[in-house]
Amino acid sequence: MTTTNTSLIERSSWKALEEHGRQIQGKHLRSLFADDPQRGTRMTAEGVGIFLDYSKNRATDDTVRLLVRLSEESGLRARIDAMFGGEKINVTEKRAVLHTALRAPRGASIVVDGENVVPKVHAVLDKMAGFCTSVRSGVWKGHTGGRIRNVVNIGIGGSDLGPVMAYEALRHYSERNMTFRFVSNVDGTDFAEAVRDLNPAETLFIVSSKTFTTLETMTNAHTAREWLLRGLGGDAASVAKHFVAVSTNASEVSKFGIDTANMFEFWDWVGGRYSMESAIGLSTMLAVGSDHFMAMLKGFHEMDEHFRTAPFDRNLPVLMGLFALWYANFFGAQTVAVLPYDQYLKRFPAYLQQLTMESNGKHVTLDGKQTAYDTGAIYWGEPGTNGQHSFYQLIHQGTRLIPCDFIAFQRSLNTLGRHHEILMANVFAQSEALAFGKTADQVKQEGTPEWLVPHRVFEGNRPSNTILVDRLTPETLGKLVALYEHSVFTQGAIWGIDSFDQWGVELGKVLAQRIIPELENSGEPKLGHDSSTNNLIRRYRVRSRG
Ligand code: G6Q
Repeated sequence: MTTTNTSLIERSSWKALEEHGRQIQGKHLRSLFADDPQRGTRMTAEGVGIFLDYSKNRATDDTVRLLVRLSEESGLRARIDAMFGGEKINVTEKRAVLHTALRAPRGASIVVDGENVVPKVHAVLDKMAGFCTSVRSGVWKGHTGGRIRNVVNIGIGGSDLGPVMAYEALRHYSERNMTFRFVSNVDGTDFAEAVRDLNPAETLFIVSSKTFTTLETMTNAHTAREWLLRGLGGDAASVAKHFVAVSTNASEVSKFGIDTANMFEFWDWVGGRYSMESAIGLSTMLAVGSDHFMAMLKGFHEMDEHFRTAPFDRNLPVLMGLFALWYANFFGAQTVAVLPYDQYLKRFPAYLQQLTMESNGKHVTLDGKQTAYDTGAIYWGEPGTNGQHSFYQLIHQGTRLIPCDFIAFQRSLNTLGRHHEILMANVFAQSEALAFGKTADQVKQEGTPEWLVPHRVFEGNRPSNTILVDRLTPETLGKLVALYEHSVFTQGAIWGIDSFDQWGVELGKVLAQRIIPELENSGEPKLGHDSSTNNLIRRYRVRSRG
């Protein structure tokens, strides 16, 4: 039987937060603001060019003090030092967690198992830069002598979501004469649609896979090779000019037929969902060039340094993590909505879903005991203002508490008439409406008939953070991603869980491997599943062969 780990909820700060939480639950943001005129300017924090307004949270200065105390009592400082110092804090996989080394400046020293890893990080970055320059300039030629105009990244999970998000986010900075596509799903439609208008002679595939054994990626990679060979007259030598690999597994890369000279390496101390700035970012660098890529790494590093050194009550990722934990554990909130008011960040919520939920969706603590409290919330979202015309109804007037993160930029990358003012007015209006709502009296005063009044009341008291950044650049993108990475870390450290493993994805993979031959079997396989699964398999077998 699994025992429960209660050490967190027994801490004095936790108990104080429970008591404090009961008081705050009875308060409305209207009165918190009315009683404290400086609140909107004081409850803010700024670091590395990112401004965080956390005043519209259901919290006071005491809340922040108590949450910071909880983080201290939970050993957050030591956990941060352990991560940055290369200790094997991913205990279930016995690995260091060193995505921060991927963005360390040349000349820094970070030692893992007795070796400074920074020089090899920069050696790979240099190799990527050389390759990207040669492809972008047309020096790298396809098998038939033409230049590469299309890049298709094949990967899934951490080897896909970061590259897709970064490409979309940095499209403004991208080489517009090249086409970038991303294939992840094992559904053949994904590959078919990605390549249907591409000329194989001009197409480069990047097979991105840390392990180089992932079923979806390897299936797509083999299909890509067949597609290429079919298109180029079957000459196997063409693979060398049209396939490169990003992996930690050189032997599997060779087995696939990619020369390891065309392999870009990373290491087991880089988790998949923390890898977009490693060689997994090769498609990003091909799109935006190495200078922009290095600027993104600089942004990451600046946020790393802020997280490592800023006092917790002014530390952006710590504050964001503490508020997420506050709502998850003391308000019973199930979800967090991430609402970027920038079209280029349209894939940012999807990216964050993996980062947050694969990291902190855990029900046991580091010592294998059941947590006595809820852990990671469900993250979701869409770019504003589209969400406003869809699910915001539930955030404003539904029965559930949904803390929101609004993300907005001072300056647009596409200045068109009044668009940006209208966009920004919506950000500020939404957080204002969520916090302050509209009372029955206000609704009545507008002449609303009595029967309609309850429908038009906005209770308000819905919390939000507003993150304001100057402009979406490669550098600010790096800062934003690192902000959420370290917020996730803060939460996981306090919950005492392993934010860097992902055992929850294993069982389905194993069962699928068992079922594949049962679907492909031309005879009558003996099925040993439950009655539902057996029936579904039989039904599929009968109907797919008609
Ligand atoms: C991320 C996970 C997972 C992983 C994919 C792809 O943290 O580990 O999403 O990125 O399963 O794995 P490969 O890169 O090994 O193909």
